[in-house]
Amino acid sequence: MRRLLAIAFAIFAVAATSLAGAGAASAHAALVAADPADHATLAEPPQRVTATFNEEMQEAFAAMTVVGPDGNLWSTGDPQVQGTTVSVAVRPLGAAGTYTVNYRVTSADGHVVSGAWSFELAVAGTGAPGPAASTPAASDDGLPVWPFVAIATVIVGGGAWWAIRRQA
Ligand SMILES: [Cu+2]
Repeated sequence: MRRLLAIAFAIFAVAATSLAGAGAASAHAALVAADPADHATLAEPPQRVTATFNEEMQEAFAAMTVVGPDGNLWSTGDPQVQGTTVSVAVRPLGAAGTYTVNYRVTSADGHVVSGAWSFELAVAGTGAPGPAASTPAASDDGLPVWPFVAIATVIVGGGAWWAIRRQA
């Protein structure tokens, strides 16, 4: 019985350690710079918007849009990921007002970073908008914990069952 307890405890310790590791790894990438800067007032529209993060981003699954004061999409094409920067091209802008940049990117360690910033266009341009922007999807920040708990439970339970079977 002592040996069974020792085995069960060892398995539990391993599972607990991996859970703690999953928690510690959740320090997410963060936005460190935006171009145009957050709350900047621009007389001339930018041709691109760029976000710089504190770690490398994955080229897959990057999303970045620019939504104008009219609720339409003013970004065009796919976002480009280059190391720590993510950018998207912008159409010639239209109405003066607030343009919001929304981003959702995956860092090299697999965590999703999402957020937004905005800038003001002071002088109206002559550009035409793209389609109406859809409501951004609810952000799920990183991985849920429950699969780790479920896996740990299966490991501990399976280990205990195996240990009991061996004892019998
Ligand atoms: Cu992370």
